[in-house]
Amino acid sequence: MNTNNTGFNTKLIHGGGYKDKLGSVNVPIFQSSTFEFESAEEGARCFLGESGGYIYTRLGNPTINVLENMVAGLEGGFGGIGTSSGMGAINTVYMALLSKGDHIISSDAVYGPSRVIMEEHYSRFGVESTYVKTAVIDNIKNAVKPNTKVLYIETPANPTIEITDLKACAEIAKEHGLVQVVDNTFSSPYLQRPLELGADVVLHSMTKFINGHADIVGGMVVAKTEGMYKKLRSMMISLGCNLDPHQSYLVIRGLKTLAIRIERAQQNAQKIAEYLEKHPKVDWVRYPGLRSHPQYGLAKKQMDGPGALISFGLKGGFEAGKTLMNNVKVSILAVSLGGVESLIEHPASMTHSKVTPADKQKAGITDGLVRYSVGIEDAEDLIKDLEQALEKVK
Ligand code: LCS
Repeated sequence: MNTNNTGFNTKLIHGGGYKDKLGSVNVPIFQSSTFEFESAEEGARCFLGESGGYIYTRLGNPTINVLENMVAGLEGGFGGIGTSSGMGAINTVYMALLSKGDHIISSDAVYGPSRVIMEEHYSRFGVESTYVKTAVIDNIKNAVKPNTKVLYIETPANPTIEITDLKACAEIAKEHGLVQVVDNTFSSPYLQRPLELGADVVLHSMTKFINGHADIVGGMVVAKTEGMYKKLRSMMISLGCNLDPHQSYLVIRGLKTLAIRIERAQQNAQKIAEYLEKHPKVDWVRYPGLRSHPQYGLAKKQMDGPGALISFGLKGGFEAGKTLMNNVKVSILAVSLGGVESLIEHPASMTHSKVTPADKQKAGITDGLVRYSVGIEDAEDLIKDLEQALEKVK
């Protein structure tokens, strides 16, 4: 069915626009690397872009396309480009939008490798980058240079849960002719739709909430306009970082329950954040659903819910955090996030370990910060689990 004018939940179930000729209710896995042409003439037409026919899976595949259409529909963009991972999505965007001599401004708290690859590798090709606390809008204004081309925002940021005002960013991007890119991994389109707030490109690590079951690695880029979509798709094809059909099938299956998974996970997260905030051994808690979050008001305005990620620090610092992580039994000590299971990790030594100590300090990724991705278990069990682990903390 056409879901252009339906609500979000109907889009989750019926988006994608695929109608199976044999009546299969689920999208089949078109596990084929290549597609037969009806004639030499038809093959030539396919390559000229005059026929919608499939050619080769790196260029496009029916199962992958359904997922691309689903996510693009949810984000409100022209089209989606599936990638092999979130980093595949990020590199597709960086490579397509930045050339030698160009400059990118980015949030200083971003997923570690998003920054490290820019500073270690894109710099080798003459791309300049500046990392600032984008939660303070003037920092972005002050960082704009004549060669700035891209404004890259992660909000809420990994792992500080800092929130950046996307509408304000869009105004700066418009004024200076920048492409505004938003990593929407932490919210998913269920809670935040950056394209509606003025961004040009949205990307995801689908490994997280979009899929939600910790069983695939994948990414997605969504472009607002046809021109941007074509530019980004062409780069993904050249880089060869495409999704695969089987992975896409699993993500389509996971995506259908995005709304109910997030609703439940964020109900749990709210209870846990409130519990942690009152605990005598906890120094601070950062969660957009708490009034103590510095951008509580902005979160309420910009997002449709506070999400399922909590950062917190214990009064006993890193040693205390280690004891906590080593003693949880229901939550799992593992990186990644956004799945049905609760995961706990230590960004400074794990996901953000390659960011220099000075940059980590500046970005607020302190040694004592513990990141907790809340799943859909019973909140009471998660709290009891934290309680018994916190009892062991000195
Ligand atoms: N963007 C964000 C916000 C992320 O959190 C991650 C991965 C990526 C992009 C990259 O996606 P991937 O290539 O892994 O699909 N974040 C991770 C994390 O916090 N723990 O493990 C991976």
